[in-house]
Amino acid sequence: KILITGALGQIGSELTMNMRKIYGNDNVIASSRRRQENEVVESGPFEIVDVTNPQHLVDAVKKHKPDTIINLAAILSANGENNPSAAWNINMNGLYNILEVARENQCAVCTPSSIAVFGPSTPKDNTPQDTLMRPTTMYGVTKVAGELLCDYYFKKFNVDTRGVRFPGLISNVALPGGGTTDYAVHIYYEALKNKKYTCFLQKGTYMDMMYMPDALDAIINLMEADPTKLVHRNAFNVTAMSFDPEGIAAEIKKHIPEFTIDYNVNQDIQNIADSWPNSLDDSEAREQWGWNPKYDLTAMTKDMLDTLSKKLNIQY
Ligand code: VAH
Repeated sequence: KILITGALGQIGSELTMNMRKIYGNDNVIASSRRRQENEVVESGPFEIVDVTNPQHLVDAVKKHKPDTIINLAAILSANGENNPSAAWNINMNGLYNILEVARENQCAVCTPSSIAVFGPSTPKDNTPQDTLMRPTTMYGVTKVAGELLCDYYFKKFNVDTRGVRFPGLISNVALPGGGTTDYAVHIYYEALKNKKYTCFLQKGTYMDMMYMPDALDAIINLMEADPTKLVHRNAFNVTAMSFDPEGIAAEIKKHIPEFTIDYNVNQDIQNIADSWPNSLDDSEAREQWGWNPKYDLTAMTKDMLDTLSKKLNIQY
């Protein structure tokens, strides 16, 4: 059985439904700080869990006895700069509570990390698995500390902790929650609705990105990987593509020729993006557990526009 926290967020919404198809509805318990009326809540077990409340976690684990906890409850980079204490509280105290309940109940734990662990002093191109990590955002600080805490619980208490450093994630189900890479989701919605998009990052801002179906595969394949093959634990570089706003705009134009992009840079968010790598080296994940993404920018753009045009009922 699998307990997913933050199950109503950008990753959680799709991961819960995907895992219920694979492992069975009753074996995937979704949880979130508050209930919403949607398919995640209605298609299987749901619990109200605020990860900063240890009792919520103890109650949910005692009731459902999961063997794995996937912790997706987090405040992302841009929101985290507006509320650093909330980011520390949810990302760190929440993770600590998850690891403690996992230690006491023999649960494996997967908490996604992020390319946000890297900072201005990290090599920017083909960023290695093992390298300097001095992030300049509170979100990045919580992700580096989170990786170290998860490795500590693995080494000290033998808790089976595993994680991936996600790049920007693009999805067509739930919107992203306040991240630096969110532009790469909003641009598709705006392209269909208005045939134009005003980007808050400047052209030439390259960041690693990944389509959500590949992100879900990464979590599932890592958690099912043979532990004897894992040299690293928290967390693996994974990526599928790297592009800048001009690159994704050009791909959209192949489908919507009249689409235009213009720029109104948000310097605070630009500063975050500028502190992150341009491209990652994910060869360790490929070697140790067979990471192999399926979607590149061309395939993602076609699937995003096809799916969103049906969802929004807008022809293109
Ligand atoms: C963010 N989408 O922008 C998240 C992610 C690498 C980006 O961590 O904060």
